[in-house]
Amino acid sequence: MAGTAGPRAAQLRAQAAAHSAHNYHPLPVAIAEAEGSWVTDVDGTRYVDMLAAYSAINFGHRHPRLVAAAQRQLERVTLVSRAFEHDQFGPFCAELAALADMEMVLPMNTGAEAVETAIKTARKWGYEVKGVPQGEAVIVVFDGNFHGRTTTIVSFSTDPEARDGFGPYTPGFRIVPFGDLTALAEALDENVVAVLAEPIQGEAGVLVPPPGFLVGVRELCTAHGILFIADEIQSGLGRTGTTFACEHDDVVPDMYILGKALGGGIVPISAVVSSAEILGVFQPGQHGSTFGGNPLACAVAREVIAMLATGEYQERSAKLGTHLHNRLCDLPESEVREVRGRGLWAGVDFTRLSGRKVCERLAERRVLAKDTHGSTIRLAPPLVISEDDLDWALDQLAAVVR
Ligand code: IF1
Repeated sequence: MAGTAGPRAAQLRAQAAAHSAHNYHPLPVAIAEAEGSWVTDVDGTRYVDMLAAYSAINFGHRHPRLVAAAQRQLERVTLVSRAFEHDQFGPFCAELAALADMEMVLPMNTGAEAVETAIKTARKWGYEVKGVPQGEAVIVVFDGNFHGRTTTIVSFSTDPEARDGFGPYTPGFRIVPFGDLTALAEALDENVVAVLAEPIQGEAGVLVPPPGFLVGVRELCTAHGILFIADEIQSGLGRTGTTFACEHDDVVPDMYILGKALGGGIVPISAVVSSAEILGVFQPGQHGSTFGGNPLACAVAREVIAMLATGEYQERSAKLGTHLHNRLCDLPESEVREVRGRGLWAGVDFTRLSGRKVCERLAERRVLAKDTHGSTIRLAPPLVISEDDLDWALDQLAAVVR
């Protein structure tokens, strides 16, 4: 079997099995260290990381600039709560707003918290600005969506594994087929306050919508005076070859939801980024979070924003992404049904092998990846991966598939 075998790994596995809830079934690879695109397990075996913590490690493990930013801030102040101001907060908000060409930011910690914040923002905006009757707001979402795991978010999931058994469910959501503009138009009535979409659906298997879909969503939202909310928690911050995935379609949403790589893989930070008119609906005391916008997270995120400002990581993702997709398309058609994605992000459907089996065999060859559903794996290496390491990882995939 793949992965970390020694006595130390067995002890770690037993501890986790006895003392942690079994809400994951991890591959048996017990990681002890990591740098750049590589991780090292407790036996000293090195693996290339083709998952990058679901795109939270865009800049590679422990990027020196990000570690330095964290260390500098650790020597100064790490948490004050939002009861007071601090010297990283204003600059973080201004710099993130500038990166997104928006006006205002509401920082949180996890992606799900930012999605919940976006939902609350859209509802409050709907009642106070659009004039929807209190309690009647509807948000349209798409089947195959993944936006997090809170009870409200799973209320509008179409994945039984994520949703079943967690009722009663939050009302006020309408689900339409992903990519279907006709169905979307039919779903828009006067109580709809927002459309929430991943520009590319991650968990669903890196599903790129049909050409024109995002433009159509934008046009319908503009025509109906409703908010287009883009969940770019996974697709954003360089992953698809641009700063935001929406850019591929020249679409600007009313609101971005960001997370994962915003914290550089060091500290959780997420955010809703939008206009003053929209985020201006919040008055003091109406929303918050103990750790939201803390000095340590803001300091690291400011370095992430500075790294993205040059465009070099986006260009790398685009250039190496083309190479990634070309090589994936060269895999035998008898074994690979479809390859999808953009930039350094791909979903690969296999005809015969399960995604889990492919990942187990990849781990035996010292490549880490993760299956999504059934016969699909997703590949999302750090954007800093060298072409040689990418090729070596893809050589292992070709060998597994042969
Ligand atoms: C798990 C999936 C990926 C996300 C989008 C919000 C969130 C996520 C587009 C919530 C989080 C993570 C969660 C993690 C696995 C991973 C995942 F498989 F769950 F769906 F990437 F595809 N919007 N995605 O992708 O952000 O609260 O987790 O910070 O739950 O196992 P979070």
